Amino acid sequence: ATAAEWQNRTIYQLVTDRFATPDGSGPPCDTGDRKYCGGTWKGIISKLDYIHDLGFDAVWISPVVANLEGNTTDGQAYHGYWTQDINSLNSKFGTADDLKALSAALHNRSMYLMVDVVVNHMVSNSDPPDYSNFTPFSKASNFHPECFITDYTNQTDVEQCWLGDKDVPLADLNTEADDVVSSLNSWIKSLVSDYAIDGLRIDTVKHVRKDFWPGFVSSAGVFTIGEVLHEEPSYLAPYTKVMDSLLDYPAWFTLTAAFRNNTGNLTALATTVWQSQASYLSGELMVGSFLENHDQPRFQSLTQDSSLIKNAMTWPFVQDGIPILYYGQEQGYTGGGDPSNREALWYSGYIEDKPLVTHVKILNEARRLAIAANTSFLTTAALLYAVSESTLAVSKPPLLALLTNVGNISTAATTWNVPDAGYPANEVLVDVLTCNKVTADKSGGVLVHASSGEPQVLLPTSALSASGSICSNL
Ligand code: ABC
Ligand code: CA
Repeated sequence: ATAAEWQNRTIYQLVTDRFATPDGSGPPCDTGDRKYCGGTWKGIISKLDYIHDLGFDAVWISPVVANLEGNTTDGQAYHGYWTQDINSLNSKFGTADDLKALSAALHNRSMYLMVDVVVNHMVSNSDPPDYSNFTPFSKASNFHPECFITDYTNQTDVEQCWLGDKDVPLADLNTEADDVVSSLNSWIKSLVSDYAIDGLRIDTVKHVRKDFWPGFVSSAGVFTIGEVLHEEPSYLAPYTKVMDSLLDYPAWFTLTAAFRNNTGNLTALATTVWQSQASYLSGELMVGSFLENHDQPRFQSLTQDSSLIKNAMTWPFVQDGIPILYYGQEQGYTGGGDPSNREALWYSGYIEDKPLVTHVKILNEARRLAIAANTSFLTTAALLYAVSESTLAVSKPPLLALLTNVGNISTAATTWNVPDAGYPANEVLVDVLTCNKVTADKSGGVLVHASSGEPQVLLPTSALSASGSICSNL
């Protein structure tokens, strides 16, 4: 599928080994062990209704190719990022038929499959690596000479030295060599077509020269979203020209800092967005927006304040880009950094009758209604108003989101004053999170006072009537 076909979707990110087992069993899974726990592609198929019920229409799964086997000082390759053979699948997750069946089961529900892919490195548990273990890159000359990245400000080192360490070196492919480039390009073309993949999440993008990417992306022929782990929009900006989309890491840094406690700074989040809107090829419209992923501490390990959590979770769904939710957030998982943030979802029982599950369902529905109500929703940049350290209003007509980080212990009044909200005079709006009504003033502006610390997501009642689901008894 193309970038345009992905733009109106929302993505559920999962780690295959940790999402679901094929027989519905719940084997023990201690994240600290860093071992395979038993999740498979068949397991994912068995829980597609759960993901669909949450309102997602795309699933990003962890890498699928054959990985380093056995143990290392960093555990096993359950996450899938330790490639040894790009031409085979990881048998721990199932067979080729299982992966095809997952793709087909998604397509039957009109959902998309996104697969995570790694081209920067192959991984070994010895130093120097035994290159003959790698397929098809079985010679030392297929790799950059060994040197571990120590200086992240030196872009040549970032691109040509190695991630990992001497215990588990991430041998850095020589992506300057024509034969390596053409092998990777023909591999990705086959992978996408063999498994009817709709989109790719590309790993370690900043570790490969920028001008490698256009050829790879065009060989893939589907939507691509890249990981450039960096805080600065100015660092990401050039990468927005070489692939469809990037994970919105700069906004993730300011988003988590803004909402982790009531002294965070929402102005800093707004500033990141303004910088990104000004410098990315399509502004913020094509970023993948997220609050959690498998590399970072879960948000609920930073705070247990239910209002802060709901505000932060709202952000990815009400801004310009494509919303991404990392599995387990909806179940209130609280794991810290890698490996604690890769909990088995079977411990949750996949319960749908929970506050954050409901929150996610409403946010997905609200976004869908806003897209349906305004044909320009996806192509019009959000306007940020009422910006202070503790309040922020995100206007993407017909949707207006009111966010705050005062938290649920606050008794302080919060005010959002949005005279330029742009609604028709006296338009009746509803906060879809509570079904409370708010009326726009005679110039279409919105002034809201609250004291609870909760976020509000406003839509005109006219945008709701078609839905029959959220706040339909109004
Ligand atoms: C393993 C163990 C861990 C152990 C670690 C050292 O080794 O499991 O317990 O702590 C995979 C696995 C990991 C595994 C690694 C290495 O492989 O998932 O469990 O960790 O063996 C991607 C994936 C990630 C994956 C890989 C490798 C890459 O999302 O899951 O990891 O295929 C770098 C890369 C980034 C990569 C990330 C893990 O490492 O750039 O692509 N993610 C700075 C650097 C970043 C760097 C980051 C590492 O440190 O700039 O480039 O990311 O933590 C901000 C700065 C940032 C700074 C951050 C930390 O602070 O602005 O620049 O990032 O203020
Ligand atoms: Ca590299």
